Amino acid sequence: MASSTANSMLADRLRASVPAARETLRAIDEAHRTKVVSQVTVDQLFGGLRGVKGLMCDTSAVDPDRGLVIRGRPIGDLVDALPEEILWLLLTGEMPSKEQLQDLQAQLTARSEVPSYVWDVLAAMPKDSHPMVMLNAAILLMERESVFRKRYDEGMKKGDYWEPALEDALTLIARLPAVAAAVYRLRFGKGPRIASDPTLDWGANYARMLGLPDPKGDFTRLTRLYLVLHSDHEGGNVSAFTAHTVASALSDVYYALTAGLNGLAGPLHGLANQECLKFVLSLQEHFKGVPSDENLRQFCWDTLKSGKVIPGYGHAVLRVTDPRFTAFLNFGAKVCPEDPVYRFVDRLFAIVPKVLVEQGKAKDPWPNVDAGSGALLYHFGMKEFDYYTVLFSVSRALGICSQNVHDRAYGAPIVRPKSVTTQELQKILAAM
Ligand code: HAX
Repeated sequence: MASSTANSMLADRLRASVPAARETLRAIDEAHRTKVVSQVTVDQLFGGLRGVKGLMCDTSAVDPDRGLVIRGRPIGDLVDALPEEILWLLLTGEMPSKEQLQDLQAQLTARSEVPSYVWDVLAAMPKDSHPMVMLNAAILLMERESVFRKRYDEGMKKGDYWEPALEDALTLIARLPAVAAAVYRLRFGKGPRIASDPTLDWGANYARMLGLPDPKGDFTRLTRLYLVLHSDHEGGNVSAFTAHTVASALSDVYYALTAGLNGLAGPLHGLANQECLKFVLSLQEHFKGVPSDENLRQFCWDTLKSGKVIPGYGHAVLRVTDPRFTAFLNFGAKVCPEDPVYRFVDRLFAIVPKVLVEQGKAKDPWPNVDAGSGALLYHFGMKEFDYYTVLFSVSRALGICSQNVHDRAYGAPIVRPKSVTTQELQKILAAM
């Protein structure tokens, strides 16, 4: 069993702030119970509830014109932070002090050993399993170690839920890099697992265990950046919302995270990063050289005319270039400006938005986070794009687990919106 959070600085910090946050929510509820925050139009009912404000989430917000803001800090200001610092920020609303960061890192290191049954099951899985299936299977297997479930079965009080939720979150996060790296090495025949190095930070350790050549440390820097940029995207995206819904039934975070990551595995969500790289490589393959801008434009039009989307472009909320895309583009400009795949990404940025605007369908013609990340991973030798969503998952676990701790701390109830039948809807509309 992993070490307890009871004496950790993070738990102390949360113990100090949770009562006041609970009181704020209680007071809002008491004073404004019947006020209307959002309404649902028929268009929204048919359109995936786009824009309906029906969820609480304090870890981060996505502003259509500014992009991701984590606890008040735009993501563009956080690109040099460590993922562990972001975890602290997501949970507490502040960046950790040096001492707090070290304490959190020590907590993660102490919990990082992956049980051997995980390795046994991964090794026994069919060789063509998708890496996301392998990752999720490994996470679900470890559910048997949930402290939340154990304490719940023992009858813990509702007010105490968040502490074992934090315990589970830290254990799960601590183990993810080793599990995810093992999935990579096993699934793609990269040789035996690489042992973790307890002297390294969480992101650097993950980069090391993946085992890609990294003579200048640039891949390690990219891994940390990747883990920071994908860490959270407020509460309404498919993975966060799904995880929140599952956890609202008081399923522990192992169940909730895998549920969310199953959504992340979809091509319109996290799998888009592998689709993006496929798209860029198909360009390279198609033109067998350097195409003109007009050639690229035509290729994009052909893609749209064949009924496909242009991966990496568009967003359900954003209406500007995703600042996370900009961060990746800037990283590429520094470390591999001449890389041919990176060059395609850069050139498409100048072409695709114009094509999408001309087509007039996408509400957001700008690149999202997935448009550029794959090209950088490819540059560093991670050419197995089926794996990219696993990296995304390791990062997004920071946000989903943090949201889970908040949900338990603030007493989030079971999610149960009401559905209507077509007949009921017709009746409602006829009466208007
Ligand atoms: N290429 C072609 N058409 C696009 C498009 C794109 N990149 N983005 C949107 N559209 C189309 C939609 O398919 C939709 O067409 P229909 O009316 O025929 O159904 C229309 O434009 C309106 O869509 P929207 O309201 O602008 O966008 P949605 O909120 O419905 O969808 C998506 C948002 C991200 C799913 C969408 O933009 C898309 O499919 N993009 C490509 C896939 C992608 O990059 N996904 C990753 C998103 C980031 C993420 O979540 N990562 O995890």
